Amino acid sequence: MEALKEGKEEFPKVTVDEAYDSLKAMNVHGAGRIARYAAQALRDYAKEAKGKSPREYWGNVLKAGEKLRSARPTAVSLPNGVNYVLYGGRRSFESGATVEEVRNATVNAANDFITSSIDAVRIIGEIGARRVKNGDVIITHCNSEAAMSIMKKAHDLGKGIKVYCDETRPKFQGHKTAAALAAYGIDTTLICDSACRVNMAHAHKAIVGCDAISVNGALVNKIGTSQVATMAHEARVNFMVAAETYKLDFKTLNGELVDIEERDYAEIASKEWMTHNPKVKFSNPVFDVTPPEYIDFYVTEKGIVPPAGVFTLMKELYQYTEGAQAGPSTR
Ligand code: RUB
Repeated sequence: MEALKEGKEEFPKVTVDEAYDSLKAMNVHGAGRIARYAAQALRDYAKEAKGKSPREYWGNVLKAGEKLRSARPTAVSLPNGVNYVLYGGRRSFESGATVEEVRNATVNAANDFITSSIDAVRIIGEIGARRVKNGDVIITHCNSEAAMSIMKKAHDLGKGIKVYCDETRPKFQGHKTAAALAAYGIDTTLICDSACRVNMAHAHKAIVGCDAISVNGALVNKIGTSQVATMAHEARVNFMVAAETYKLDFKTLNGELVDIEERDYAEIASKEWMTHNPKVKFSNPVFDVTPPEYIDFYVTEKGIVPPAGVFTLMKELYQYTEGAQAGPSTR
């Protein structure tokens, strides 16, 4: 793992409030990216936060973490990333350290999370690409850097893949994926979501990303993912999920469900259309749940994990200390 070079950041420096607003507005999106963005914002806050005593300083950092954690409800990478940073600081705070020591511990934990997250995406690419065969036609949904890491690596290995990208309404993240893959030199076709089944007929694999993994092996990802999985299942096409282990949702161990984010209806119809059709109701859930039986396997930085192996993986990674959940595990 190459240490994070501060100053060569993925994101511009922002305040905690700005980061919260950006996350809410989806200016930064994708589960891995939002986790790293929040970790960076929390780190930068922790660097400059004031406190006359370690308790006062730590209270301020905790409040900032709480705010960032609440920006989006579904991608568990966000609370897991923030918790990882806070855990680093809290261990130091609870050991009776000075303000400066707590500050350093928090900053180090954030850098550790960010570096490990970037590393995890690369490792997933390497592991996942081994499962891609020469000439595979792949369908993908939304915009996942972990899923793209697999496709890019397969391309690097000269596997001559072709990728069909669902446009992914309502926010059209599929356009971003198609642009990035085509720019990388991959044979890429953009399709509308309703053309997925037609194209599944000549696909060999569906590869998608992940916002959360539940203890029973179910996948939570961008709305429409479960339709892709159903079509893949029907067509006997391999359905692979690229997921860093900080996407494991540990609260599901206690039987809690993953919150599904419902966003502004203006994402699916214009204000004008709504005004002209006052009797129409709207619903805009932006994630859905794919049952484990439609998933062949998860590609994590720890290796390939079938849905039935998720519980064991959670048990292995879970540290029974509140707030220590799910740091990236590339070490
Ligand atoms: C993005 C989305 C992505 C996952 C995984 O949703 O569903 O498939 O977040 O992405 P949104 P990654 O655009 O609402 O954030 O692999 O980059 O973490």
